Amino acid sequence: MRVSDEVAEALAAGRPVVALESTIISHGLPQPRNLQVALELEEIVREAGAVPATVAVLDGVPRVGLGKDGLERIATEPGLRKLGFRDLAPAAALRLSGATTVSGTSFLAARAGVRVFATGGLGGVHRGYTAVQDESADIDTLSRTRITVVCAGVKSILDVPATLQRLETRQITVVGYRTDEFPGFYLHSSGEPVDWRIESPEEAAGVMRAQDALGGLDTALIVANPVPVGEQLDPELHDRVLAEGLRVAEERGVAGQAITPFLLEYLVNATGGASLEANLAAVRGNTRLAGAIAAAWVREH
Ligand code: PSU
Ligand code: MN
Repeated sequence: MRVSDEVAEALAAGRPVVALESTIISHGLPQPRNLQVALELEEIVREAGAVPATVAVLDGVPRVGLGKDGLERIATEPGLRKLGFRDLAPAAALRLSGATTVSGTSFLAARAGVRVFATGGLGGVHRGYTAVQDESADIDTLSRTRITVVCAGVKSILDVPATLQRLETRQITVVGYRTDEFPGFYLHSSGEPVDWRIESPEEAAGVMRAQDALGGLDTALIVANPVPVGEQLDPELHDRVLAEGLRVAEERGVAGQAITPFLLEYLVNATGGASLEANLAAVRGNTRLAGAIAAAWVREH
């Protein structure tokens, strides 16, 4: 694993660092907007006073902290793989490049000593689980990785109640950020309740400290931060277009790793780009909050 000089120096000096994933750049957002977004997210982290550490695998080397060249490769290289934790070893052995999912990113970031991570929406239990048993590896990795993930809940293309149930079973702590309702990714609310609520980055850092003090299982903390109501996707449009997308995916037999990118892209096209704006608003807000939490964490622990 190669940690960039800037990230290594920040970690050694006890300065705040925020990990960012790369699958959202390579597989979750359309080109050429994805490169702008990758650069913008790093800038948001810097504005919050923290150092960005985008994670990916380049030519078989897991990287924590990409330079501009690395970000460009992630955003533009054709045929880039999508790498969860289990894919890291073969990618390394075969010297392949790939973008890391929440699963792959969490693992590498935590190994490097980065405690806070921002993304859009987590993976989880897919609709139709009883037929295909598709549950994202994100959940398994977060159940055994001490990292704080700031996200707008789980992707709304999923079975959200089932995913919340799995998060409970796998002992993954979930707190709502200034909300009692679990966020709905493109939507402000999923309509599901969330058991715990925090009001500030300092409270998030307090939960992290308590996790460490308790010891035991190395589980994650999910800070669920809703997209503002004014920036969400119109809920009616969302429901209609998602139902369509799920139908098309089934007709075409899209499954496995391909289903999430397929549905996200379907929504972007079918909403005339409105879902992309909501997705970006969510990711930006999460990145800003992650920067503040990382800063509170280094101040207080
Ligand atoms: N959040 C987004 N867009 C994305 C993802 C998250 O706003 O594309 C990615 C993350 O990398 C997450 C992955 O880990 O989707 C989940 O994929 P799967 O359902 O195949 O596990
Ligand atoms: Mn899957």
